[in-house]
Amino acid sequence: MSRLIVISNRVAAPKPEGEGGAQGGLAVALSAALREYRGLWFGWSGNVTDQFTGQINFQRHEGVTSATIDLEPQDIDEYYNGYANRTLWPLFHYRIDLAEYDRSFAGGYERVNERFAETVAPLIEPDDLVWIHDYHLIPLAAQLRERGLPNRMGFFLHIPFPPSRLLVSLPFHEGLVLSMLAYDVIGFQTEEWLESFRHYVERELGGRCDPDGTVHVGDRSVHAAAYPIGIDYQEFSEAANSEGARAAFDRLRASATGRHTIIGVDRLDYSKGLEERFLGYRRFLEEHEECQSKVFLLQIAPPSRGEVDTYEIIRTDLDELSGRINGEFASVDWVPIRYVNQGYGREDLAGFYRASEIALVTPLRDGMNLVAKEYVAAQDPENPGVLILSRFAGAALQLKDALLVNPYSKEEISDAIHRALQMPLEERVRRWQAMHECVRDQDVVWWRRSFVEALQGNAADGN
Ligand code: ADQ
Repeated sequence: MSRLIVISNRVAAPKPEGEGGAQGGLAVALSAALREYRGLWFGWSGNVTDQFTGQINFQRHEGVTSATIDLEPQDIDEYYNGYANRTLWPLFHYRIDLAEYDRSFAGGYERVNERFAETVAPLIEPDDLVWIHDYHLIPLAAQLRERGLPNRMGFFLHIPFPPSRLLVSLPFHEGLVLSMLAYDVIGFQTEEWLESFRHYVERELGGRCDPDGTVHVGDRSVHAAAYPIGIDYQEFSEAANSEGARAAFDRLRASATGRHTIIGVDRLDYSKGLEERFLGYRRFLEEHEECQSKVFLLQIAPPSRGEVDTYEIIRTDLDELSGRINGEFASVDWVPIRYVNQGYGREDLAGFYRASEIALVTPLRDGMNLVAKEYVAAQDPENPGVLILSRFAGAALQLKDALLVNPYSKEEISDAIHRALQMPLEERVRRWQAMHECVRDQDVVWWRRSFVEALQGNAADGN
């Protein structure tokens, strides 16, 4: 059996419970795949060294071998904080207003991809399957091919793929997309992002897309399909039934003192639509005075990517906005928004989700969004809560029984909260059952099996 080589920007190091959470679902799923297929997980260690040496640090943990390298400060500035997070991340989330095009960023991105290729290539054996993840490493397969690697290589994009009309604003966009043709399989979260890719290939590269998912450009053929990622349903259900989850549930319910909890859990990122969510909730409080003091919004949002200025700005804006709304509406015994800037472990989160009657998951644009699926998985089947979900999250294509909203519209958010509060038990159960079936059956194990099968040459896609 071929080995599997997983390559991603960061390699998930196992974290002890309580320290910002255990491994995420993706890490668990990929680790399981790596145990099944042997192989290794390669990426950046997260450490910085004065000068790049290419020295590899091997570690073995619970049957999974990881191989990591350190990067130098210029790499972090130009590749990670630069091209990946200031150019591609905003552009791929349709925010060309925030995308920065700096030649040094593009140069750093190429350089680090070359460094990855140079260091990982000697570790790859001829019949290994290579699975590369996300926007940090789009040109990596092309770099590996230049070094003569004949292996089957696959790429999975965790974030949206932008429409051609936006993508063409990226200098040298053609080069970036052409480099994707070095893969054998390209996976997107949804049909919508797949469609954008196919449109770009036909329109900008003069390529051809077959109905079976094969994309042809010149003499290259690639299988491109949608493989919607899921949560680790089994692991999450176990977390939801744990003592820790029960304690978190009791703690939140006790502090709610009979009020309804609306929960939001997000990384602090502009793509998550937090400001718009707060404003939608504010509109709800204004329009439904009778509901004031009967609900509160618990927003959990630990900071991310502190080095990029935009994140500093969001943090300041949200602090100010939540303070303003609380100042405007709070009474001696009620605060409308509890805004918590810290991460929680899976058990705590599961307990909080279950104790919340409503979840507000309203990203402006999101590849998939696993919080929506976790909320569904954590509910009490006899008395489930209501998921309010942005129609611009990849998850909306699967979770059609959520209350779907336009996250830019304060009115739609306000109406959805009101409707959720009034929703009869029978309707809540019906909607939840349909979503639960999807979250349970199309979980992360199903996702990685579908992808790895395609990578092995069986072109089954995720749908
Ligand atoms: P993210 O943008 O990070 O992922 P998401 O899918 O919501 O977004 O996953 C976040 C994960 O982090 C969830 O498992 C969630 O529980 C956890 N998390 C978030 N806030 C937390 C907090 N305060 N405390 C503890 N845990 C927290 C990217 C893409 C998504 C895509 C995923 C997977 O942007 O669209 O779904 O990759 O492909």
